[in-house]
Amino acid sequence: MPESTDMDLDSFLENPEVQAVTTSNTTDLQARLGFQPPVCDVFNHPFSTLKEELQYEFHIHPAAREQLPKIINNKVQKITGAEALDSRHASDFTKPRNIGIVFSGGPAPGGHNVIGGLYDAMKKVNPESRLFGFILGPDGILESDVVELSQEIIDAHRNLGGFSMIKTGRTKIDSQSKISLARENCKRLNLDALVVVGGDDSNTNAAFLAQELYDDGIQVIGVPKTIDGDIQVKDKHGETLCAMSFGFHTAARAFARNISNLCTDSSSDVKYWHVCKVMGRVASHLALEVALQVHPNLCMIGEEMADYIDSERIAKANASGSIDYTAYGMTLRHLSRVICNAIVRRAEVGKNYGVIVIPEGILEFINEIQVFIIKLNTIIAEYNQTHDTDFHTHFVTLTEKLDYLRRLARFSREGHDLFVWNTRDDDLFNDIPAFFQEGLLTERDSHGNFQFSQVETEKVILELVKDYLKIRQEGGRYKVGIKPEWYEKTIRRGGFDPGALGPVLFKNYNTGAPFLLAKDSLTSIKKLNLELVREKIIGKNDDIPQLIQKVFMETVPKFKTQVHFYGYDGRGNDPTWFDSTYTYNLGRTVFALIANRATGQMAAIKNLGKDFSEWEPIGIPIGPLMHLEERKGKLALVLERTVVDTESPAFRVVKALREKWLAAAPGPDDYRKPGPIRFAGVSIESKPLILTLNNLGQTTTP
Ligand code: FBP
Repeated sequence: MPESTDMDLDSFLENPEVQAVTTSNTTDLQARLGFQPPVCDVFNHPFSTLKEELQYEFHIHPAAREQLPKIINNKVQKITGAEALDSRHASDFTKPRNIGIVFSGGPAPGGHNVIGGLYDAMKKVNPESRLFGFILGPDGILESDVVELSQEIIDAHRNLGGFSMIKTGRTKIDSQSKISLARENCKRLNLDALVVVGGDDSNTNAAFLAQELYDDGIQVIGVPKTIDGDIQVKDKHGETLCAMSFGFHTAARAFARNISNLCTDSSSDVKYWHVCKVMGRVASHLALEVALQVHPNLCMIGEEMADYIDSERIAKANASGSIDYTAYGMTLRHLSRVICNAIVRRAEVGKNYGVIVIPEGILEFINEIQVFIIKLNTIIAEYNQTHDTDFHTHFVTLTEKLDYLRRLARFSREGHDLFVWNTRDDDLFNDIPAFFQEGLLTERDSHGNFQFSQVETEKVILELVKDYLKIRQEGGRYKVGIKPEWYEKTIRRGGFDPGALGPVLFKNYNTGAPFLLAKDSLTSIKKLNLELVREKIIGKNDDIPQLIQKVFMETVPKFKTQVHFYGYDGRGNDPTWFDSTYTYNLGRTVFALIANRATGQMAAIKNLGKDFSEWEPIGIPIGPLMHLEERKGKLALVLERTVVDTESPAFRVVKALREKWLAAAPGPDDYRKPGPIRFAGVSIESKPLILTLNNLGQTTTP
């Protein structure tokens, strides 16, 4: 065999077999690019029309009525297929159009297929129509950075994750000057319609643009995107119109796949607790779906914590004739106790390992933190509005920021102003660790939102968990249970009588318990020594025999953790069959809405929880979905996000199975393997389990 140094690298690299190994154009990629998602039946017709569905009604906020008068009376529109249209309608439907599209906010798998679906529909109706992609999000609209999307560009991105085709950004078109610029640039491109693919803030943008560009005849259509899954729409009677934003299924499947591998690893080397933070800036839908897919030992759901009521505290307060407001909602300390209890209970049955899932936005559901976030949002926004420099440029170090807060607290104490930050806030804030203070003071995003992904939430929680476990360990209330057979075998090897030594070491010896628990008093080797001397097992000056020491050490828990963050990886993942098909049909829906002159509508597919044959493309009016919310310290009209409904069938299933998944009992864990992500073939994993359960909950409840 020739030495590798003799190899002619250039000709080796040109070898077709080597090229097959090194090419980025893999067969898997080609299969993905070539996948043609099925279309809903209505799109098998040459034309479509819109039918107003008046049975769906909304509670409309007066501010939305006032600020969005031109689109607020829009109705839900059902898309129906048509073989022919009257000649006026047909010529309008088929006229050549210029359509602009923009991605806005974080990437979500399937975005490229929205473009693909729109492009295919548009070109089929009129090959003269042109599609323009704005580069890097709304900045592309403001800076007129635009590219005409060709068949070639689109074909190179079909069924692929991320938003790499035209990139994305988080700029908001939220001032009159930006709207004027957007109008000018859309007009310069001679756009008939603008499509905004985004989350709550971006669809809010879409609604305002629809209102503002109405008289210019430029239609604006939104598309519900976000892996967080918090764009869901129900009408006022609880009828689900949009069960899930796109990208959610793929991201959840990607996280779940990795976390299920951790479950396998964790139960193999049995020494780590894996703490997995999963994205979801506010709502815990992703954590809930991951829990259903994986069955982790513990999964915290923020929305449940917000609903928590501490009845013991309430009873205590009642007895003393007072009201304890801290009894409503969970505190950080309480959260750490819930986690500790789970850890301690598993340790007692010999399982000193496990997997915990926490949602990225969990802190927003904790009373004291939520108050800090709101107050600091206001302080930062007010500072930025009233000064030439922004808060984070002016106060660079944590010490500078804390000094500023202290000054505000002093002002408020001196009665200068009724200010949002008082001495009590300042004292409480100074009690939390510096890295967390820094996290709470991080720069807000362009919408003024707190950026949860920048804060090491899991670290905050773990510090508290570690502190509390230490207290429990010192009090003898955190022990690893050991199997009686192992104990007896080991101790006999040392020449001791297990029956005589058992009651000295264990509090439940000879009770038939499947795991032996060391006595609470045995919290250290020193205490073990004293006990053995007292029970005359060893003499005062003897060392503890090695095998007794070995047994004892087995009962002492070591809390070792590995921390993981799942988020960006899921956003870049190639879409599942569900997301590929959902988004391709969303693209087709967008075109049907545009070709039928809709504006201020969000494209959606009804019945996502049901079989594909029942999917129904619709347009949902965005205006009626808006409400007032705090943004940059002020109330602003924005699209309402949907958080986890703790009454939903999916949540109730998780709650009911929680104890089983904790598996704090002898026997194996109940981990579930969701398997690899596919874009073909039908299985129970073919759509979000949340949707399947909620759908079953609706159809099976009498
Ligand atoms: P969108 O709401 O824009 O879809 O973004 C969601 C998200 O993925 C969150 O889950 C996460 O907190 C955030 O984006 C991270 O943002 P960034 O990409 O700016 O770090």
